[in-house]
Amino acid sequence: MNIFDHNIKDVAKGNVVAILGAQWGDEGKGKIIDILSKHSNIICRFNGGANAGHTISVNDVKYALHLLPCGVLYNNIINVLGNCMVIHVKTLINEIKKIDNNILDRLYLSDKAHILFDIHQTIDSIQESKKLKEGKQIGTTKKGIGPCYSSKVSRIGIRLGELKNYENFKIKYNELIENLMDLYNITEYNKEEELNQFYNYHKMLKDKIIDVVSFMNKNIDNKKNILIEGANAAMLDIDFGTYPYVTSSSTTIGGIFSGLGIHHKRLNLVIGVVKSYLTRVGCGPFLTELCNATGEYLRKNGHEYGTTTNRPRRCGWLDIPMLLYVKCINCIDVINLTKLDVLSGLKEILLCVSYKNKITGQLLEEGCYPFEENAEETYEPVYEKFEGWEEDISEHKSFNTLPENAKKYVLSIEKYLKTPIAWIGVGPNRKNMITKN
Ligand code: 2SA
Ligand code: GDP
Ligand code: MG
Repeated sequence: MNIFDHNIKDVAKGNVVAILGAQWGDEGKGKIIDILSKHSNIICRFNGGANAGHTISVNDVKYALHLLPCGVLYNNIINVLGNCMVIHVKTLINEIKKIDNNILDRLYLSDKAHILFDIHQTIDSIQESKKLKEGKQIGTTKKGIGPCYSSKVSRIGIRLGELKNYENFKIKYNELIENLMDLYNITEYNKEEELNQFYNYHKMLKDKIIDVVSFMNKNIDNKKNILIEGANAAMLDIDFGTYPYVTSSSTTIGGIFSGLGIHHKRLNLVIGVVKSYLTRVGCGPFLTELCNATGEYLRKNGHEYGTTTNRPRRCGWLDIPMLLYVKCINCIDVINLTKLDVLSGLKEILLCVSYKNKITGQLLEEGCYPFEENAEETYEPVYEKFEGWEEDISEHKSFNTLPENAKKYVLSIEKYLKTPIAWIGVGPNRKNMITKN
């Protein structure tokens, strides 16, 4: 599909479109998802849980979404939570209540998604404290994501489908909690209170829990406009990311197929979301990190603080080798470059175009990324320098009117990635998006 032959409305029409983060998350996926949602019939999450944080600004009102897909802000869209998700039901209900109770009428949950209980959050905190003492902290959101996926792969987890029959659910719940309390030496846990809450959730959700595989495939057959929303991002993928400093789900393209039960031929377009610089929240390697005034400038100007935990995000220069690696995995057709406005006011902008082995002087092969432990001791970024621009660009509506230096920077990214940049974010609001062609 050549998206330059279409306007945004047509991008959605009869298509299955995926939007995936190409870095370490917080690229600004929420905004493009929100813009495209307007023309979609169904919007789906396939991975992760309430660790994700999408911020959408509408007329300067900020909405932070953690479990609900970004389509919920439009009242005619069906929202789906897929089966590779881990769902903390209380968080979901609270999020619904905060925005609009009627969302429940337009929400479906996979019977195969796993339930994330409070005990998973407790275990997350226990594990992080233990790792901190050993100097091996991951810097998780402590939302229980890893422990819930552990229950799933250990085959002791409880799926949402079980909640349809409350009596059976109770038996499985007691088994799981006792098992986990024993494993992690947890001596106190209020099972009764949680079980009572789940009785209410059972009544509220039993008709909303469905077979998402047949739902999705029927709707694709019927040419509905479907938007698939990735949570977190490629470099946090359990397999392809900077392991062990990753989340516990498949955040890349394969996660879509296992998380919604559709196959790859169903997918028409993959939009990769790329921030104009790079951020990471939590621990782990970051070879282009700026631990100086420029990093502070990016954090302040870009409001780089966690949407879920409010933690300051680490900031650095854009990393082309990372994006080429991610492009290979995700088959990115087109890019939404975000937060270009945040770079305004910098005298000089650096772009990491390659990695050089400090010992041999050799450049890393294109498509590869330096994943080895302590990679920063072996590899150094090779930078290309760009002159910055002073002007505030947030009100610009066209690529052509942007400052020449901003255009040069964008065109270079496009050239290195050999992938078209279709949209450029120049501010947090829905309206601050340039369509480039
Ligand atoms: P977890 O909680 O087990 O998934 O954490 C494992 C790693 O994944 C990172 N992670 C994230 N990175 C960026 N953004 C995320 N969402 C929130 C946001 C984060 C926040 O939108 O700002 O508020 O802090 C997110 N979720 C997980 C995490 O930092 C660990 O490195
Ligand atoms: P996500 O997890 O990828 O959805 O991103 P987050 O919501 O965690 O973080 C992105 C933040 O950047 C949000 O506060 C957005 O409102 C904001 N944002 C998105 N696009 C732009 C942009 O082009 N410019 C600016 N200045 N802010 C943006
Ligand atoms: Mg986020």
